[in-house]
Amino acid sequence: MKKIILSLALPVMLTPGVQAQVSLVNPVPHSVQSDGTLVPAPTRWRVETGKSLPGFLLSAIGESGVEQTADAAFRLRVGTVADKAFSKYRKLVPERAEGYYLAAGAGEAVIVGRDARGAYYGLQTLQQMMAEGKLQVCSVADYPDVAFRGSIEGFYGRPWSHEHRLRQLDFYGRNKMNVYIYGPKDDPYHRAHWREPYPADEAARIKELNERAKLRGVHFYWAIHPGMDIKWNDEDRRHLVDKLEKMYALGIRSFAVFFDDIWGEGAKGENQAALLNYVDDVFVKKHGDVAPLLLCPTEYNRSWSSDDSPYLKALGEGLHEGIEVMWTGNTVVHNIYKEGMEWINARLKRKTYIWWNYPVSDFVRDRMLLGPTYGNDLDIADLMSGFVSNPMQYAESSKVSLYSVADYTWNMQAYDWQASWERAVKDLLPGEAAALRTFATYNEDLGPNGHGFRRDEGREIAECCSRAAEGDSRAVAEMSAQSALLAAAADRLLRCQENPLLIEELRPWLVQARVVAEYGQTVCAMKTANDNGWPQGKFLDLYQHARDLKKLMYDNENDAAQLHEYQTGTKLATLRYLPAMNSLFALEVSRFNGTNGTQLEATSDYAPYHIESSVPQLAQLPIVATGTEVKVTPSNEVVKWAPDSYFTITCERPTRLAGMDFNFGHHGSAADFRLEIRVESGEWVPVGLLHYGDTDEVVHTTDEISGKVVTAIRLTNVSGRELQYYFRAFCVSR
Ligand code: 14T
Repeated sequence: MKKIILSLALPVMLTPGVQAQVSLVNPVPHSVQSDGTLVPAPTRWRVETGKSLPGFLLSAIGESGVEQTADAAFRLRVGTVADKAFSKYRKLVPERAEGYYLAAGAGEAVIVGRDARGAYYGLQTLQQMMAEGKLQVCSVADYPDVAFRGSIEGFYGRPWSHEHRLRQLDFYGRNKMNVYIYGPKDDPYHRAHWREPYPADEAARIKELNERAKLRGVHFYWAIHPGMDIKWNDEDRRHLVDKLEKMYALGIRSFAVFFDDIWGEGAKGENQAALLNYVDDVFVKKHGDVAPLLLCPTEYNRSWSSDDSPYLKALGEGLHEGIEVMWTGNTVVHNIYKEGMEWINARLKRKTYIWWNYPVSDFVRDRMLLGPTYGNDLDIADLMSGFVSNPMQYAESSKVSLYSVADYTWNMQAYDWQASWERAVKDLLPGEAAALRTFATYNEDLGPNGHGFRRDEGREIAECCSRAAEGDSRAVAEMSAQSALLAAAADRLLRCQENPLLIEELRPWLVQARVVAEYGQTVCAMKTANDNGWPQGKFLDLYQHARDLKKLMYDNENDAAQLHEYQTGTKLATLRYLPAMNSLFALEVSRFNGTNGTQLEATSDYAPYHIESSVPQLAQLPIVATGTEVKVTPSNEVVKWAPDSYFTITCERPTRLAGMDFNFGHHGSAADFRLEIRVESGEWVPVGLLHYGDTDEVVHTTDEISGKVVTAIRLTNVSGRELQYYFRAFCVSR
């Protein structure tokens, strides 16, 4: 039999029509040898295991879905290099932690791990290859490029549910990710009330998560975030260790301490390093079975640091060897580049542990991020100690990216983001993969945002969009068909039963997709009406319908009430599709106006409020108008107001005010600002500001605002100094 060595950067060559079973495997293995022969996958097997195998591996074999019987014709052997019975395979097993060798063929498969997790991963590969009832005769030698791979539940917003977390851990095991860091910003026992122990029921759930993680070969890290109010004294050191001890008692053996998004006392590098070293001494080393500590620093990205940052120096020089430090790259939300890795590693004097802020969407809450996972350098595996992704508050939907994060971190050089994404979509929803794929191509970009992180949404229809925008007939016909496909995909997904948790997350965007698609189809029909000289009334019907759909779209984009908690609305298709359809709308309306002497408004947009600000962090914040309120989406971070900086909301149409208030998280902030309203004459009129009572953080206006008709509202920092305040709420009622 001729053997083909399949270097995995190359396409797998097989007879056309034959399903390549190894191509089902995620992450892409490092080395596969096969001639492509397929044999039926066993439905029963007799299992022989080495003596070294821990319980989680035995139970994984038990749960594989293949019946174990002593008389089965197929023999499965699983062991590690530590087992004598497997010693003849030792040379074939990569000399890398978590590596494995797998040979499979008619009648037999053997899996030998460098360690237990390696053997577990060999089993995952075998199971994935058997997923379609066939097994490819092959041998695989495989290992991870990055030692720690997985996710950090580290977003602001509604934490994942217990059920979602359990499903995530199963998913990580299948995709060979070995880390889950528990650090949801809005779990009070993680951050706001870090000193307090979990109530019994919540503690029990965390314990169960840790148990499940162990079954899936996942290191469950529990993170604590004490920096908002920590005092650098013995009492708080004790509080911290006491809390960690409580978590230890639940079975947790991996811990992280986070100091992100804080300022003031908590942000001192020397103190943080001293605290971590203390915990290392009195807790980690004392127990002896606890993983090295993981720290998320306050300067966690390059844009918040400097070449000679004393803070990073304090950590680099002060932290015990072995303590890991997290890093988000050149900015908070950024792809990871080699030069940046070298920069930070030199300062921290260790290989940095990457916290990648994608697909997290807590700063663009109206977005669902389902696009391909791309942009990180492919030659940096050796420069990092770990790589975890901060996902969306939508756990199932985040699996599109997490699948590819698993792929990227396992075998970086071979990583093909497009191919990985195609497999991810199929893996998530096999029965409706085509519909999910179509829908996902409209849910990729983040839109304008304070972090400037964008995705190339709609690349497959890019050319068609630009031609359609100029009225090209063929392109418009194609856009009409694409719109119909988007509507069809949304409808299929809305009635899909395959993964109800996923569809529940996607539902608001699916509903919006139907409106978007119908708008596109209607605009394309306006061209048909003009081209064919249809009666005026028919064009006018389409015109009005397009405008009505825009209004509906606007309501979906902005009506938080009908959506999930913590969510401001739903946007999609904004990078290419909608701009193209909007231009086509304008074009066809002008054409119609030209031939009919009408004066129809050529813009279909409906966005009556806008922000203008000299504070970069505020300039990009989404603004949401619902029935009687206009709200600015809160910012999670501390906003820096330079002296004299301003924040203005302009109103496209004069708006009658009922009142307004805002909350910058600080009693006394009223005195630092001047509020003005612009009345219809164009004159700016000052409005008084005050707090109610001695502790009130909310800033209220004195009553002269109610009933005033305004075209803009402006807030200016008149304190004469830089202000650092939260931006918790900003609400205008009308
Ligand atoms: F610790 C970090 F590495 C980190 O990224 N912290 C937060 C994280 O919890 C959040 O999910 C992420 C994306 O919003 O960004 C960090 O928090 C920020 C940082 C900002 F600059 C939130 C808003 C910001 F404007």
